Amino acid sequence: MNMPKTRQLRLVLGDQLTRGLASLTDLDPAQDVVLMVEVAAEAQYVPHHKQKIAFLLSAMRHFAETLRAEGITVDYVPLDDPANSHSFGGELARAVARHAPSGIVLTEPGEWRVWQMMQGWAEALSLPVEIRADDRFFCTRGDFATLTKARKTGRMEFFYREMRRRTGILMQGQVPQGGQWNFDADNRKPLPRGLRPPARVRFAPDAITRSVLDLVATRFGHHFGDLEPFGWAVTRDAALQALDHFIATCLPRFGDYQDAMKAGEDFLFHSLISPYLNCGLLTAREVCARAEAAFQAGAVPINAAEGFIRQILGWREFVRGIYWTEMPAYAQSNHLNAQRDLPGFYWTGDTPMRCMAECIGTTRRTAYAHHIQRLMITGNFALLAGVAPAQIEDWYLAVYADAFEWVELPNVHGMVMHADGGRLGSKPYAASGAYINRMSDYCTGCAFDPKQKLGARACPFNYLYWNFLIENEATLARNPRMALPYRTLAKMPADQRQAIIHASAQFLAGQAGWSPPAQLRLNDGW
Ligand code: FAD
Ligand code: DLZ
Ligand code: SF4
Repeated sequence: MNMPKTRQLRLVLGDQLTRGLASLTDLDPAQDVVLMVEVAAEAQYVPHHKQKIAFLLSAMRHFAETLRAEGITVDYVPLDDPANSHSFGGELARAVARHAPSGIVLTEPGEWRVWQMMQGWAEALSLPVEIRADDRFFCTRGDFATLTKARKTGRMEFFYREMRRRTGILMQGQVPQGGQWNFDADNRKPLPRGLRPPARVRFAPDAITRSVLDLVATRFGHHFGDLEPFGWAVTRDAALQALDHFIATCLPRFGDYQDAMKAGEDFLFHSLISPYLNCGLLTAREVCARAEAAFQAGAVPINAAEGFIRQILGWREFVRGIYWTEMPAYAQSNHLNAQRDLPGFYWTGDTPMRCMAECIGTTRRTAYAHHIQRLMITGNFALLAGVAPAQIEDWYLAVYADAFEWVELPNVHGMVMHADGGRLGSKPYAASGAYINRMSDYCTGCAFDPKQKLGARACPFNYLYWNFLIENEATLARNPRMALPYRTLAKMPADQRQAIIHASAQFLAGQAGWSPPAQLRLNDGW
């Protein structure tokens, strides 16, 4: 005789919107209940961009509908439910009281703080809680730990090669397609004049999204960023459309212009799929498979296919592995002892530095900025200015639609701020105005001149760059990859060094309530 099965509660979080999720694959629609909860705690642990909240809540509501259409029972707690306790733990406890399940089945969460919460649930609820590995990644947490023991995760490049071998992606047997592993050197062209990137597919809000937009406007109107126009995909079908459009129209040029920046062009040839990947509407496997198929069909060159796949199979998996092997200590380190406050203009965009104003403006309007804007403009400035890592991390976690700590933290703490002492990258990505001038058109029309090193019109990135090297000489001068700039610094006359220190101190002191004309006068005569 078959024993009657007992009911299980399957909690699905906002970044787990994948039908093939580990905790949904063996679900029994006749017995089990899927629980999804909208809770204010998740919207407020940093002041998330309004579009990010709307995107996730609308995607959650649409996902619940697709499960219901399959005949699955979904217990969905909306944000405006008067009985909502507004925390994961509180809502789980209320749902246990409603459904009296025999156990709870979960997939491991993306963030350490939620993982910590989950550790207490079995005891608090007196129920078995099964937490399954998140197999939507190519490399599970366990796999990465094993690779770390085998010394294959010291640098992204070696980890990436191992992942290429394991998956067979862009491989001919043991040999990489195109004859080399990495076409990074072919990913650095500035955008030529006259080349206009294609318009992107955006999706008009349906009735579900409209009601979420109203809710977000009412509850989180004071958060950072513009709520509308809102054009993100909130269903798997729409996310697949966006992916197909990217592969057909942008991927062929993605490789060439991956590092380019242009004022007024928010998206260039980037995919804009990170929010969909991170919340589960798309999977990393299918995205890489489509990019590889486009290459095999001769529709995209190898530098584009490899450059794109490297970001997902390489960087995305690598940073997640670092996060889970190094947390919680990872977030606490401050290798360069950076202590300054984040300037207020990060939240307002009100600065005469045109590159910063452009990138922050894009971020406000779209909840998006592409990688080089995040790394070499807003990130580079925070590094050079010596902003306290926790402050700049909170900013990045709040302002992007794709921001979840497992991917944000290693990128900001490690790649940008070098606060991890080099676990993620062997040297800081510090750059002066010359780099920004070469890779973008931001400097045209800026109040500052990227060619001037000191004086009223000098680009702040120039003196801040040298000031950064001076401030961190004891820590960075022995790094072989920093040898070249430190040799130049060693030859710098003492009065020039002093002028750089002075200019930087004046500039940074003026940031909280900065008025550009006063600042320009202050710098006169240097
Ligand atoms: P594309 O340029 O089209 O790249 C394709 C995909 O590759 C992305 O969708 C993303 O999934 C992946 N990818 C690319 N670079 C990285 C990377 N460095 N780390 C991990 N995945 C990568 N990405 C996030 O998803 N969430 C974040 O919170 C986040 N914060 C960042 C903060 C800083 C300071 C920096 C420098 C990078 C950050 N990134 C983050 C990585 C990267 O900037 C974004 O993934 C990318 O800009 C998303 O846009 P896209 O989908 O158009 O990417
Ligand atoms: C980011 C976010 C927001 C704004 N709101 C919710 C929510 O109401 N309910 C939910 O399940 N998830 C939300 N999320 C995503 C979670 O923060 C995310 O699932 C955890 O950080 C674990 O990675
Ligand atoms: Fe940015 Fe300096 Fe160029 Fe102005 S001159 S846009 S501050 S790099």
